[in-house]
Amino acid sequence: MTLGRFAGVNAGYVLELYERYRHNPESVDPATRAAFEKWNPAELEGTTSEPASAPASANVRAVVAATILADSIRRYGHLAAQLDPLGSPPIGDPSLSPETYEISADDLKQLPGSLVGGPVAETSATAYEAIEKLRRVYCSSTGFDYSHIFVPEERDWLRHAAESGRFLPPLDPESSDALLARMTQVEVFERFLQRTFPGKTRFSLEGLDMLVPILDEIISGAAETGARHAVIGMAHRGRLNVLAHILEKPYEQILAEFKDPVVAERLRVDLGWMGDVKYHAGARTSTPRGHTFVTMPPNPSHLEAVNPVVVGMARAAGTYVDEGGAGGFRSAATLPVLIHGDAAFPGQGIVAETLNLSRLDGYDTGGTIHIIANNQLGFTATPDESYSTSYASGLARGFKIPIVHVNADDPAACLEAARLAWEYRGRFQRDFLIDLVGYRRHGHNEGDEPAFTQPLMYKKIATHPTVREQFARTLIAQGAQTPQSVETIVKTHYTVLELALASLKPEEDLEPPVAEPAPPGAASRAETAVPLERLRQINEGLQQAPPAFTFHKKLERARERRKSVLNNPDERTIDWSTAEELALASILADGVAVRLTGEDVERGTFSQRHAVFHDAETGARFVPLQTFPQASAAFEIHNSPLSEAGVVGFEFGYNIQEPDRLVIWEAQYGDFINGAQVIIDQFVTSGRSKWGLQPSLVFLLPHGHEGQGPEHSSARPERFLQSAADINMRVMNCTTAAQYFHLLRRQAALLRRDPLPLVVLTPKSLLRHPLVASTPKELAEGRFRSVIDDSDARQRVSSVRRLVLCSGKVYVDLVSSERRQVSSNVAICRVEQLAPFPRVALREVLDGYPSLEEVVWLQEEPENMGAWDWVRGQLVETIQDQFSLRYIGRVRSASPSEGSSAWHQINQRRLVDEAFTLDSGDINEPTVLSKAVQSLAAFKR
Ligand SMILES: Cc1ncc(C[n+]2csc(CCOP(=O)(O)OP(=O)(O)O)c2C)c(N)n1
Repeated sequence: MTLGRFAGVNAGYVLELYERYRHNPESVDPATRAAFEKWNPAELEGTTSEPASAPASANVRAVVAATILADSIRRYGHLAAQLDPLGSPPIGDPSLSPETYEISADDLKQLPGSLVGGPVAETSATAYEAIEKLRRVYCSSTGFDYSHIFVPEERDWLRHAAESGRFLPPLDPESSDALLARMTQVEVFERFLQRTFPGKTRFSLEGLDMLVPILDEIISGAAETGARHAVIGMAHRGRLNVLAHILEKPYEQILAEFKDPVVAERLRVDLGWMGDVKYHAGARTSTPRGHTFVTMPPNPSHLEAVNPVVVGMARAAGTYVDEGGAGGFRSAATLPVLIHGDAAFPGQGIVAETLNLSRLDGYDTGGTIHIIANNQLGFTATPDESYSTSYASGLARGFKIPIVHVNADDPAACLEAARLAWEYRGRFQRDFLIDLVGYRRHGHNEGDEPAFTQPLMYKKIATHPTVREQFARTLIAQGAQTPQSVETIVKTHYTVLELALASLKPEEDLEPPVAEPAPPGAASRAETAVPLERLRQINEGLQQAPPAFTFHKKLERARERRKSVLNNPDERTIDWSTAEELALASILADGVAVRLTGEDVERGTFSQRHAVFHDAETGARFVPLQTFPQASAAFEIHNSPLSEAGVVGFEFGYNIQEPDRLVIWEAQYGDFINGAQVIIDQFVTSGRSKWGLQPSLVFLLPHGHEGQGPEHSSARPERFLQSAADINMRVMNCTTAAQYFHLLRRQAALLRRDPLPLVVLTPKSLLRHPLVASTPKELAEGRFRSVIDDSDARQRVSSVRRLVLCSGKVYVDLVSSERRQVSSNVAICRVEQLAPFPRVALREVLDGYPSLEEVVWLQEEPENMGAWDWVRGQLVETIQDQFSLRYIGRVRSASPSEGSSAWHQINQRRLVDEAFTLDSGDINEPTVLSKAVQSLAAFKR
């Protein structure tokens, strides 16, 4: 044989080794050196055009083969690791076998251990011994999967950590006893619930029991390294066990939830607080472990949706904002841990979105520890049906996350993986993943029959001893325990649970998480005006650029104009973006930190914001909201990655963790919010009712029909309004810069007193429109108005027969119409706040028109979209039978708007014409023009 056997990758390796030797013979070990002294590299097939001249020395072959074998074990050893506790054989790989390289055990015994390198070499006389040790490290019950890590320092560290075994737990008598006790507690908890509440859903952890000791190890590690907060996110599987034993949720509470007593006054169904099932509840430890508090946010059934929420919480917990500037983040202060399902991790896109946040400036948490609770099934689906990657964890490879696959029946290996995870995270501030491979003792839930679909697997499971039983047997064999002592531990844990059950008073022990309602009127009383003098000082501060900063020419002109924007209190100089900047600056000056994110928010989708300037010569950044002297809290602004679900989930988490900060997310166009629909439905709009959370996240959603087609017209307000209930959010569609100013300031003022998510439909073309602009005086006086009456019509109230109610941009279309001037019998009132519906304010407006006959709701959205479905019911109750009620707007449609700009104009014009035409039909009767549009559409079909 020639060394041609090692062509390709292996040849490269040999040549590299040879080059090293040529350069400095001392740089390779003596055996390799001796071999190379006699070797001709031209023997490598394909590496030279010269024919192979001399046969290779057997010694060289063996050296190279041994080196490659060791390298293969390090890279691919995980393929031969026994990961499945149920005994299915690993797939293996030919590269792990010496025969592949045509060397024998004897050959290896002739070579020195040093050839293999690493810690195993230090204690091995021969290469054979060292390779056997490598096999024990890489091919036993742990699969170290880190060859995809590109940073050499990290790879070397991981390699050394694995091969030195320095993170293997000592498992001395004391720690073994403690571990056995913990495993018993975990197992008995599930068995007790099964016995006491047979068939009741609890999504038992059994088969992955080591999850709890793994979390113990990770949290102690975090505590040791000074973390103040550990935030754990997980779905249903094993959640009750983790709540009980990691979050220290009292057994009484959990048992009371199983009893499920009806305590109506506690649930406050009258206020819309409906609660949630027990395996979605969150918790927080009341006392810290060391300095570390552990939190688990509640989560919905939607698997993995909690991922970005947890990461956002961890980011917020580690972010300090107490002074002006950009704030800062301390990764050691906080630790996110995410527990995933083996089917959900590869299947749900939000996992990839969250992983993608991990190394981005505004989102980095200093590393998340991921654990896949891998029971080898997803409901009834097998791995073959669930993922296209080799392992459930495959996605993590692309993000260069080290992966450790570990057999859940090997306690020491599990604890080693946990220790490796937190040590690596602490050292490199990067994500780490443990693929904990176990099984599921019962069906998907406890009422489910798994043998219908997995008969063979469940035959094995039926006779498979639990990890506690196996560990106890080992300890008994070692003489460290006796069967009686093991039984006593079991009994002790049963007794604790039995006592808790015996003394249970379910009605009292049940503590549904409800948020107290805000004091009435908190929102309407909030003071939001800022004296003109203060605004001028702040504005001046915002104009102070760093010395010698070169602005882009166009921006420089705009900045010049900004300097005088507050000079004349009565001039309409404040456009939307100026109002926004002054609102944010005044909020920061009041000591409330602000975080603003979204796609391209630094500049603004419509080039309107310019919160970050880039020096035209040097590219240096200048962020006025971070440098103005009056700021007493930090301003964070980040262009987000191109994600909706992931980033909205993240901001939601950030917001609930640090509710005193104003957190704002802006959509590129409002439409894209539907990419985050799961987060909106499952967390934002229902989180208070289900879990007593009090989010106050702000959504800026560009909205309005401007002829751009179905995809850039609507932020789908109907979706928010459909889930609007008295206590869950505010939805706004305001029409002036001053209204926006007061709205943002009011939100900041209400963060403590009356927090609610705020949805603002924001303008696009109107950002710079003179009719939207406000005067400085309007910022310096007054407050947000939920309804704005028609000030022109106040002079002619008795001639008004029709009141047109509208919201947002269409108002500008109406008042810009030439018919407005000649329609004295029509008044136009803006409903700036859609939810909660401002009935009282509207009633006052209605009462101001003595000759009123008809109320019209006018919108530019199709009839089945926009606010109509929501306001119709509200209006019917507000106006009773006093006036007739009519709808003007686009006809029902499957998409939000027409694709043609010309059709848009026709439809828009029709709306405006109809608003001023008093004699057309009844509420449900399509108007002449809309009928024409419909018949044209039918004709086209
Ligand atoms: C987004 C979403 N789709 C579907 C479901 C229904 N569902 C609940 S559990 C489950 C299987 C999950 O399997 P896996 O991720 O392996 O976790 P396991 O239940 O095995 O612990 C499915 C499909 C869900 N809860 N969420």
